[in-house]
Amino acid sequence: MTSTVKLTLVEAYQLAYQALLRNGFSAAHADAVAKNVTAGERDGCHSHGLYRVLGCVRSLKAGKVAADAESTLIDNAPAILRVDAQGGFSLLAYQAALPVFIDKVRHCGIAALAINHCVHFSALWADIEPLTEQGLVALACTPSHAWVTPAGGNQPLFGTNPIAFGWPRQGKAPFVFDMATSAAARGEIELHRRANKPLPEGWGIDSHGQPSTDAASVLQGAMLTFGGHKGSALAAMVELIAGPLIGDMTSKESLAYDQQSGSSPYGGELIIAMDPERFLGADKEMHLARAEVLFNDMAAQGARIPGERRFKARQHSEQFGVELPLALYEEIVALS
Ligand code: NDP
Ligand code: PYC
Repeated sequence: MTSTVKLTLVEAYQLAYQALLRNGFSAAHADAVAKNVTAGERDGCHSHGLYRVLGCVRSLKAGKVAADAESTLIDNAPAILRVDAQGGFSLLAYQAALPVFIDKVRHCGIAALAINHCVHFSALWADIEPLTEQGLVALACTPSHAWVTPAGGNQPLFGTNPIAFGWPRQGKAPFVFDMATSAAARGEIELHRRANKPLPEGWGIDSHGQPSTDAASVLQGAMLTFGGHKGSALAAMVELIAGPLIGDMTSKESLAYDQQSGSSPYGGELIIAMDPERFLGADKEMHLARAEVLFNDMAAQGARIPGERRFKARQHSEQFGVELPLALYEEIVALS
């Protein structure tokens, strides 16, 4: 059995914050990253929890992320905003852009935000929730590094390219799904390798193109998309709309830029948000109630509503804290 360490959420935050600060991140970036990874750990998203501190520090030591970047906003069009992260993590750039972005969504009914030149290591649901909290419907996606083979191929080309969607619900946690377009996130495979656990079948192939359940072999070989050609098409869409469309890198370009340093992906993120109020006016409540019927019908069949597991984990962690594998805890402590 893996030895673990129990931490309150405050202790988890402090552990991450100190490691990031001592390694040279500005207080503002260390705070944003520490909050994000603590939220991941809290919500039971271990592949995007405190484990990510290791990658953030590795990216900094490799010179692949700016420690103190200050983002700049570019007001492109009535419904299009860009924020240039200037080589820093996406998180602070997003925070800086959010108020202007929300104003644009309310004004136009729909608007898009491009985060450019950002280093991206984080789970997308964290970018969706500030929008659903404002009563907005939202969609986000980002390419990553070329790790995933297109359906029918056998060489890495696409990123793990997550797509997240959020729908606000009155008096309830929002409906949020957030999924890699690969069979699993890369971080999940890395955690299997750290824990010496075999992968489920269908996650990847080795460097000879053979199906493999060995995490190290798949990390050397290629990951597979979820749902065969359907996941592959969605992964290609993410490459396009969060790559060339917003003037930023594809996953292949990001991996080339990485120069085998093992840093987090560098490129862009696209976020689109819609205001139900502007679509529906006085009929909004009636139509949002119809959405509730849909959710109730799903639950009535015993289907799990995406996001539910995460919000339950959140409640549990807020009360009881989180448990970290001892080896990971010690690695993060050693960074401080
Ligand atoms: P999962 O496959 O674990 O989950 C994907 C989604 O499906 C979640 O919304 C989850 O809800 C939901 N879900 C899972 N099981 C069920 C079920 N049985 N019934 C209904 N819904 C279900 O996640 P992934 O491995 O695909 O991705 C993990 C994270 O990795 C994401 O947060 C993603 O943003 C992040 N990521 C980030 C990248 C980046 O470049 N920044 C790249 C790739 C991934 P719930 O959360 O409630 O379990
Ligand atoms: O887990 O695939 C992943 C990932 C890539 C970038 C951040 N997370």
